[in-house]
Amino acid sequence: MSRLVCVSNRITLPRKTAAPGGLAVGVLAAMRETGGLWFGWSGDLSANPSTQPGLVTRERIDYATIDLTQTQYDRYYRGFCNTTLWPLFHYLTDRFRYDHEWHAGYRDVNRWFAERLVPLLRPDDRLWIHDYHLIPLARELRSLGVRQRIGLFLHIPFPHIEVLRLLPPYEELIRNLTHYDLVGFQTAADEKSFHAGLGGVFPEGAPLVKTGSFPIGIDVDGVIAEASGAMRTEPVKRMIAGLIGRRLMIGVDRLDYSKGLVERFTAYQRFLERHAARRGRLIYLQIAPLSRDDIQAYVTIREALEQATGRTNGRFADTDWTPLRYLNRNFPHGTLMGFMRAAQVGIVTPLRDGMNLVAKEFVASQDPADPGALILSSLAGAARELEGAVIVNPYDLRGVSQAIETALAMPLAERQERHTAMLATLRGNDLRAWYTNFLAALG
Ligand code: GDG
Repeated sequence: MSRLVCVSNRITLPRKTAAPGGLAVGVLAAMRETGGLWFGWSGDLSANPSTQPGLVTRERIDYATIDLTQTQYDRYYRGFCNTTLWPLFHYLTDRFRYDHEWHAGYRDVNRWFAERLVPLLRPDDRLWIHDYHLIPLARELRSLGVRQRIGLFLHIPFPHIEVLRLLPPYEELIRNLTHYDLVGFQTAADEKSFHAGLGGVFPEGAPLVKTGSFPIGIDVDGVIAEASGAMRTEPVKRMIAGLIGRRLMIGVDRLDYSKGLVERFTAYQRFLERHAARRGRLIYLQIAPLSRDDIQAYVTIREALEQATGRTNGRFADTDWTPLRYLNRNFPHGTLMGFMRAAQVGIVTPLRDGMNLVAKEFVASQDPADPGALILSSLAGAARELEGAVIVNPYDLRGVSQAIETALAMPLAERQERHTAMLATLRGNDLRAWYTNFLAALG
């Protein structure tokens, strides 16, 4: 069988504490099964980066990492990737900024990746590129003579053409995608948006680009084992003891404005205003590990959340009850799954999300005999699969507040019925199906 080569912006080397994020889990699962080469940025900056990638091999996976310069990082990563493409692709156009130099930096780093990757390639490799950071990579590789099959999977949404048109070089971005043998999306809606974009850029007939939707899933049995195993561990036992019999609502999100946390905190405050009988009886635990905290928009959102937490607790807390527990700490994955299992409500309300694995993990982590209820944003890719969730529009604060009440009041039989259906869906399309289907389509 041909060797699998995965390329992603950032690589987490084994045994380094993993930064939270859904992409790394998916790539690692695929590579553990097939072995192969994983190429990407080390996460380190260097004044004079070597042209030779650093090489480490663990469990059949060769990790090849390169450093970036501070200027590349500023223009490519902080600028074009995370201040231009990230908000635009999530339809958050008020946060979208564009700078010509950022775009030049984006092209430059993709060229930089290609030049360093080419010497490592073998004739029978298959290349799987991940996410919005590396959209131009296939074109760069082709220009250096690479003829192997190359696929791209976009982990985030693909915006409608009228939104994409806010990006000055949008035509170039679409053209870059035509250099792939396969472009994979999270949902059929994203795939459709791409074809609309293609039609817009090539009105006289678009080149044939093979596409597919490959909704990413989770390792269901892995999460079940993690969640039940964690119930016997100290951190989970301590958290449960701290509830003193109160019910628990949990949210777990990277601290990112796309996750809708400010809106969620406001909706929770509304809930406490309207449902006086629930006061003192429910604790909302929000875990939000910091991410991209050297970008201004992320500093601002963090401040807004700290203020909202203070307002809610200042207004509603009692001497023996804190309504909102807000933590920026990063926990081991298993501990998080244990926290989820201990919760009666999971709340996942992104303003837009490619998929959202936390929603899927919440479902799998539950005790089937007494499962919690999931509140899920209609604007997350996961909502197209998890029909047994209480679906909300994250901008509708009253609706979210009502959904919290609906979830808390849901009878056992209904929770079980919804949980069984959702778990079956998760098993029918798990993490393995995601990479197997993508690689089969790539050929
Ligand atoms: C992108 C897309 C798409 C969270 N906190 C900690 C931690 N996590 C884990 C969660 C989950 C993962 O990180 C987050 O995945 P999501 O899918 O929810 O969100 P993004 O990071 O935005 O991922 C998303 C995904 O890519 C995959 O394609 O679903 O739409 O935006 O697994 O449990 N893990 C650890 N400590 C934490 O504190 N260890």
